[in-house]
Amino acid sequence: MIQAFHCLILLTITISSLSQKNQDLRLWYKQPSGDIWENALPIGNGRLGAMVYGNVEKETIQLNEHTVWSGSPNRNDNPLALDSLHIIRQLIFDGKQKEAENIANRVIITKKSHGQMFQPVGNLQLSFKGHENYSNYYRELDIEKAITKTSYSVDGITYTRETFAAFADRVIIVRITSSKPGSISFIASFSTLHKTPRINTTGNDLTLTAITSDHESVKGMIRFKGIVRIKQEGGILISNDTSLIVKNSNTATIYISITTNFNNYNDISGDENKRAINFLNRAYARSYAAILNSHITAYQKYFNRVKLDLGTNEQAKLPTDERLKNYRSVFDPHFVSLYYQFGRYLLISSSQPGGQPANLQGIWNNKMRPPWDSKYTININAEMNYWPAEKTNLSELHQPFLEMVKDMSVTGKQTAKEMYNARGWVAHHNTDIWRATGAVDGALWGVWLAAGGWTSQHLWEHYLYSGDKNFLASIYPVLKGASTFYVDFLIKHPKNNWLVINPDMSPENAPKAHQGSSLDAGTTMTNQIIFDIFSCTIKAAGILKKDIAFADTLKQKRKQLPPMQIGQYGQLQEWLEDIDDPKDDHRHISHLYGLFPSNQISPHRTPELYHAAKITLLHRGDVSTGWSMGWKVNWWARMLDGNHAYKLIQDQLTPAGTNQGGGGTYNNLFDAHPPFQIDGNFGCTSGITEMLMQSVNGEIHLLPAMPDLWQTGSISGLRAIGGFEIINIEWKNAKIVKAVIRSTIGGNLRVRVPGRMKLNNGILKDAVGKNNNPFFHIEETPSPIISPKAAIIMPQIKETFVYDLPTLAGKTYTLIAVQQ
Ligand code: FUC
Repeated sequence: MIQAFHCLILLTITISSLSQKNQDLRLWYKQPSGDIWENALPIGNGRLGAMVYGNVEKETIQLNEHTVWSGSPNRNDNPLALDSLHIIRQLIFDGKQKEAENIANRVIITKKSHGQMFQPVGNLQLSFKGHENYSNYYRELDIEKAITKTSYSVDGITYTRETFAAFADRVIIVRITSSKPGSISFIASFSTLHKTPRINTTGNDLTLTAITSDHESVKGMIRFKGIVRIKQEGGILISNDTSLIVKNSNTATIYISITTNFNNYNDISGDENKRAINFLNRAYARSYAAILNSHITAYQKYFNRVKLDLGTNEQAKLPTDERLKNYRSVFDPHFVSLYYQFGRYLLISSSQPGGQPANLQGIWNNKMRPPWDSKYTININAEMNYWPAEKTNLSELHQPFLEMVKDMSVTGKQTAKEMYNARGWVAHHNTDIWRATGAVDGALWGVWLAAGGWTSQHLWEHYLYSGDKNFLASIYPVLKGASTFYVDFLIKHPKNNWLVINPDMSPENAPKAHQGSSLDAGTTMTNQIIFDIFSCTIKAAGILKKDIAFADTLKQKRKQLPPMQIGQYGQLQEWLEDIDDPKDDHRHISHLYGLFPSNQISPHRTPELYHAAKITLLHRGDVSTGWSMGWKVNWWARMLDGNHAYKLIQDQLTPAGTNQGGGGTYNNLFDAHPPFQIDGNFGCTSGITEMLMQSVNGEIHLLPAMPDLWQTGSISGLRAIGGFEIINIEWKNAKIVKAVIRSTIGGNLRVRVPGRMKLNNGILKDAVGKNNNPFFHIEETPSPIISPKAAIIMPQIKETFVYDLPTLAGKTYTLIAVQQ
């Protein structure tokens, strides 16, 4: 790794002064997508998604709508679980995991739906006869405006298409212009993979109606309707049975409206026809310019909040696919900024208040049977999608995920009762638009009951960032319900009397010692998750001044959870027994949940565990599936090792299919698991943020993990817990220069920085004792148990400086470096 790093420095191109062009946030290409979906460019407004191919003579705009899912309201609990629970538990305690797994496959894993599928709507095809021979081809996705553009010339005439998913107007717009009046002629038609669709024209409207698939015995009952209407200037518009024909126009603007009958996971009584025509009529009455303006304003409200400058150089002038090819060997700092902002672009485009959360593919899928159904895997992937939400200042976009957790707290109540005779609510490792909370796939993956505990913490996180007590009061029952389930479900481990979850697993990893079965009791990740959900429920009860007795119960139970353990190789143990294999390179490293996203492992508070986490990370290696590498960027940032985090960004920004069997990135910068999964994009965007700023360890740490290559730069607009906005951090020659922080709710600001700083107009005091700001209160985990065989080396940490600054709501504070 060090060698690779030196190589890179040799190849480094001198950073030129920042020209505007080199800082552009565009993905652009010199060639059309052809028939490769992963070359096409994604647009979306949280309700509608589309992949724009930019093909010339036959353009394809592949369409998605957030609620087009197979099936209909359904549940997938397996009531047989209850009778066999005690047998399964006993077998696991007796070390007979495989036998337990066999039974669990029969009685815990669902006999019904293993989750429904997110399905495509279809394609809008635009065919331009005579455009086969073109020149001057160019296409781009401008992520500062959320618009794609394709342009080319035929016979001396330049044609331009602009496509976007209008945020405010809830339609997709395709605008076609040309350099010569009267030269635009094309045919628009729909195609779809759904069975028995109806495609026809009514007047000058082209419509597509269909119903989603039946799947795993659940009847497909989402009806969707797509309508295309064209406004043209000059020329003529003809409609035949199944297509619209534009001839000799000066401009043409295509309006696409798509809606369904979905109201919520339990109600599909909406009227897709009325909805589709209403949105269309409203948008059609407005001019292209008006729609475009509202679109850009609505998008930039979110996007412009954060700016990242890591420098730029000549590489930034190349097309995106060439930059991707070069990235491992040629220094291209701006490519990281582009990829970072693309992550934010994807979240804004796939997750809007009132809509569905970003699924495994965000809102972009062209397959009737997508990989893993393109649903929600809640043992890591769906949570990862939302890691950037709060800290990259997109808090409102967290809402669809938070709503999904609230929904699961309702559906999961019945699952808890029927399957485990427990109060509260539970979810297993997957859910879908119907908020199914049963166990799916197979016992090796599905017998995991920690999803309620993990997903609920997103609600708590939203509170920590906003300080909004009304919100906390509204979601407290969800936290309480998640904790209540564990109160009822924890049992004493016969060997050591710890309270454990049984059956349990460390997601999807099956240690050799357990005959290849993943089932176990009291795995490290689950213990950490329960510690966290109990801790935040206790705090929430305290803030809301309620449930004193319940909080007491949680405190008692929390004390009896297994502590973390350091095993024979010095590694953080994944299971209660010291059975980790140092050669195991499994993509899930679930027990490092305690390092990130949680903060139970810290270089300052728990140095032994911190070192053990590092050994674990080194054992597991770097290259893996896309999302696994995305998580690793966050972990190495928490390890305060910027160079290693940077190495993982390089691994992730490697063209898909060329990465030693691991994941990487497609030409359109979608993350490759492979196949495409959006979690890796979001995970890496979160990780880059963690390199620059962390709300961690009871403080805000600025520039905690800077790679040597990022000598000079700035980031503005991040958010930290406690309602702080990090208006700007600036660094030069690898030294912090200035930090500007605004307090929105007041309270002590404890800040850790890599160099001495002072306040520009006041005194900056060294921090003493614990941070008295309640948002930064850390619940300490018990001391770890350390194997006598483990060699513990205390970490060497770079010198930092920690200050306390009492703040007032609404005030901004400027810290400047003290010249040494
Ligand atoms: C989990 C992961 C897989 C994949 C799937 C969607 O099961 O282990 O790698 O990402 O989710």
